[in-house]
Amino acid sequence: MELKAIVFLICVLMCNEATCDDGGILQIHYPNISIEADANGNITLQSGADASVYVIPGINGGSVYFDGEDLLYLIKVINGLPPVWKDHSSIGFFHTAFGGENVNVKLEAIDPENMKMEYKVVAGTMPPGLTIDSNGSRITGKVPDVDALYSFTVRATNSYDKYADAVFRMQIIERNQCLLNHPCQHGGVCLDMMGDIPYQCNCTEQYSGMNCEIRCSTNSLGVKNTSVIPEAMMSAYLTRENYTATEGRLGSTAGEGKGWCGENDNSWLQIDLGSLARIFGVISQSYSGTYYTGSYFMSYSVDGTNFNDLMDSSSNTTSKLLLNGTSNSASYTTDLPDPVMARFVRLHPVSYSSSHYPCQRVDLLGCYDEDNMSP
Ligand SMILES: *[C@@H]1O[C@H](CO)[C@@H](O)[C@H](O)[C@H]1NC(C)=O
Ligand SMILES: *[C@@H]1O[C@H](CO)[C@@H](O)[C@H](O)[C@H]1NC(C)=O
Ligand SMILES: *[C@@H]1O[C@H](CO)[C@@H](O)[C@H](O)[C@H]1NC(C)=O
Ligand SMILES: *[C@@H]1O[C@H](CO)[C@@H](O)[C@H](O)[C@H]1NC(C)=O
Ligand SMILES: *[C@@H]1O[C@H](CO)[C@@H](O)[C@H](O)[C@H]1NC(C)=O
Ligand SMILES: *[C@@H]1O[C@H](CO)[C@@H](O)[C@H](O)[C@H]1NC(C)=O
Ligand SMILES: *[C@@H]1O[C@H](CO)[C@@H](O)[C@H](O)[C@H]1NC(C)=O
Ligand SMILES: CC(=O)N[C@H]1CO[C@H](CO)[C@@H](O)[C@@H]1O
Repeated sequence: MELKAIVFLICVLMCNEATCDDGGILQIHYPNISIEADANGNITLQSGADASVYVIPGINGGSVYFDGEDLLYLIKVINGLPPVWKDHSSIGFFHTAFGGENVNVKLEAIDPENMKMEYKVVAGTMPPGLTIDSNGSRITGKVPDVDALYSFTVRATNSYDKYADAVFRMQIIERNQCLLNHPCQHGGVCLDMMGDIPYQCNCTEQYSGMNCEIRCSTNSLGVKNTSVIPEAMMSAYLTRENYTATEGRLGSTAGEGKGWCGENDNSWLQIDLGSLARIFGVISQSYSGTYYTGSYFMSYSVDGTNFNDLMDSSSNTTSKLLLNGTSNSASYTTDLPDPVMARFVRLHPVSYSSSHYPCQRVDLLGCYDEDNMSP
């Protein structure tokens, strides 16, 4: 049945004051009720005098929708109350932290309907390093070591989009990490810093590390570790057969033998440390009781091109300093009289078994320059 036919039927049934316009406009005016459908699509439902209009869903749990939204839900939203911040004083929430401290501040807005709350910063800035937890109930993180006052507004929003704001102020007090912890060991001079690195130690030449805790004279520069000094950084001149430079690492048992071997006393083993280091000594090991280096001298370079020989400063003659090797497979440490600054080191065998070849395995002792925080 077409709409016009229904309208006509209603008109016939109710036809007291109903007018059924041919222009497609429905107007029913029955005493105390008026239904109007305008040409523009508006529909008006009106009861007369002080009577009421009821919209009643099915008795088995139907709903009434307003623009697609359940009317009962809309009523809840309209009547819903915004969250309330707990312990919220008139000046807002105040927190004091020392530089470098871990902060853990609970966000406590309470929702009258116990709904899940979402927090976000809507004004100002939080101290760098702090965030609102992913599950959103705390401000956590490590504050920078600065003197500063931060002010920001956190909005608590419930799932009906009702919200309440709270102003947070965070006073951060810079700490002199040097006076607080005296972190620099072995005579290192402490410099208090601001920001991510709270202090720096200016270590004496003999020490290195964040707190000058590394004693250079006993610290391996990592020749024995292929992650620190990869194969390409081990090289040699006049190598004997397959006893290659990369086998010249302390403790090496790889390849043909246990160690690098040179052809003669013109041979050398070169180590590229990758960056500048202060070198304090050499640890050596033989290949075997017959394949060893009894003594050697050292040359060193910062650029890999210009090498200086390590000289014997105790004598007036200008001679190279002879360092002792070992014919033993146990490691043997030779300290340099004074540390040298270099990136490239060459070890030149001098004495070895005359019927054999000079072989050895080595590590260098010292500190990488970058380990020392001093500029
Ligand atoms: C009817 O609808 C038009 C737009 O189509 C609107 O401008 C007008 O205000 C509505 N009239 C009433 C009484 O709601
Ligand atoms: C909230 O997140 C933090 C870390 O971001 C976690 O430690 C904590 O257990 C979480 N709490 C809940 C209730 O998921
Ligand atoms: C570190 O100490 C050395 C020697 O005492 C000094 O020359 C240098 O200026 C110091 N560096 C800094 C950053 O204070
Ligand atoms: C080798 O060096 C790497 C990188 O520095 C380090 O992680 C590893 O522990 C070292 N291995 C040994 C045996 O020292
Ligand atoms: C060098 O090593 C290769 C491959 O392992 C081997 O074939 C060759 O015989 C070795 N040469 C000598 C002189 O040991
Ligand atoms: C070095 O020479 C000076 C003067 O020429 C002399 O007094 C000194 O004894 C010499 N030292 C050595 C270790 O030969
Ligand atoms: C090398 O060994 C000899 C003999 O044991 C010793 O006299 C000399 O001082 C040693 N040289 C160095 C630099 O240690
Ligand atoms: C405007 C109109 O029609 N009003 C009527 C509403 O109904 C009462 C009785 O229920 C009548 O008295 C009114 O005249």
